Amino acid sequence: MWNKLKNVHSSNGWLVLLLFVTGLILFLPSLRGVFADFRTSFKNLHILFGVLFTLLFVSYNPLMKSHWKIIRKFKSKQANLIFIFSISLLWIVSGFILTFERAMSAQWTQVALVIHDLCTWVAVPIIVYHIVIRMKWLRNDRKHQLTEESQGGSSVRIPLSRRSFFKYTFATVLVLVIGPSFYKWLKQLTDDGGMAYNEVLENTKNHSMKPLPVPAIESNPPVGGGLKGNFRVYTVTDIPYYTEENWYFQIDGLVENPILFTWQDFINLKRTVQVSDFHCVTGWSVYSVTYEGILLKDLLKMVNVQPHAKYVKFYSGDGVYTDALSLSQATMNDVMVALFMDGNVIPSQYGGPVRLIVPKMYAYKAVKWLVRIEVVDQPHLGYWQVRGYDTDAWVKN
Ligand SMILES: Nc1nc2c(c(=O)[nH]1)N[C@H]1C(S)=C(S)[C@@H](COP(=O)(O)O)O[C@H]1N2
Ligand SMILES: [Mo]
Repeated sequence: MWNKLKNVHSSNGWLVLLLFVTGLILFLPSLRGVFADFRTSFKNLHILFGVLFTLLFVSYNPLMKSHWKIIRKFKSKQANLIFIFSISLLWIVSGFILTFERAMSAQWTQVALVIHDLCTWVAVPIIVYHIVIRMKWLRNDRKHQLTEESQGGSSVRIPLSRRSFFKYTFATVLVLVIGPSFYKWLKQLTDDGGMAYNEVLENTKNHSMKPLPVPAIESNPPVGGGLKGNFRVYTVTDIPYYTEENWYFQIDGLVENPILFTWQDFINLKRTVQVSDFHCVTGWSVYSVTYEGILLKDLLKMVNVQPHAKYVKFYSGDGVYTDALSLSQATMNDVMVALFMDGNVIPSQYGGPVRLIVPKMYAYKAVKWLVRIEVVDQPHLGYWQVRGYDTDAWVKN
């Protein structure tokens, strides 16, 4: 019995480590570019480890009764077990939902992602603490102290053993190291008034485009009432910065009149305002964003698409990121080349001065720093599609 439990414990330890490493690679925005080619593999590995974790969890359940008996005299161990059991269950269920994200509604994956992240924020520090506290040299110290005491030689009792001193110090250090990022994450979670967005606006190194276009009345204040949620800033390159001098916008390919816009030309185009939601396929969403920009179908009308054209390809000014839509997708009523977000010129992090918005599809279609649209007759696989993302990016409702 004891051996079985020991085996479960050590397999569990290794699996959690593997899950943590692969999960961290998937989570950290700064690693998106570096590990782009392996992202889908890491995701599959993460899912595989998750399945093994689930199997282990299931195989532990019949052992649980006897485990409970063994620890029945220790209240803290029981509390511990209940805690680990609940976290594991939440991890598994939310992970399961995220595995099938494409088949789930955006609301479900949003909730699942929050739970998955929260479990990780809470459990990982506790696991690290657990590992360090159980290390051999600390245990030896305790034994040493116990034998000394049992020999009755402790006329002077050391008030704080090396072990408990270390325990408290280590716990404090852990809280100090992880606390601030956890607090930031929590704050973003509870803050749905676009507060974080305002912070970005203040702290960002933005493009310096002159003249600055004036937003429409519906845009400022935003008719959508202000975005709800938080964007995670994603980029696979460094952020490209623009001035009106190095910025251009080109529409070419299978069109009768290719155009090259300057900034001044571009901000003179007729814009519309729309309120739409934004969904990343990894599970997070931002709701009720008020966008102002030029409808893609209006831009395509201007250049006169040739009859044999079938697709529209989008190029980011980062020189790497591309995506594409079929002509019928591209001419949907809400596909927009956006200039304003909630009444502000789109900040650099979020793909300004101009980014694409395809509200009915996952945001990997929403090319940031959009500078070129090419009309073509062949399908094109975008940056993430080449790396394993689904060509079908429609969001389930
Ligand atoms: N140029 C460029 N555009 C991009 C990406 C990128 O890495 N580079 N990431 C895409 C993905 S996967 C998402 S979810 C959104 C994220 O937009 P945000 O950074 O404004 O939150 O941008 C999309 N457009
Ligand atoms: Mo995404």
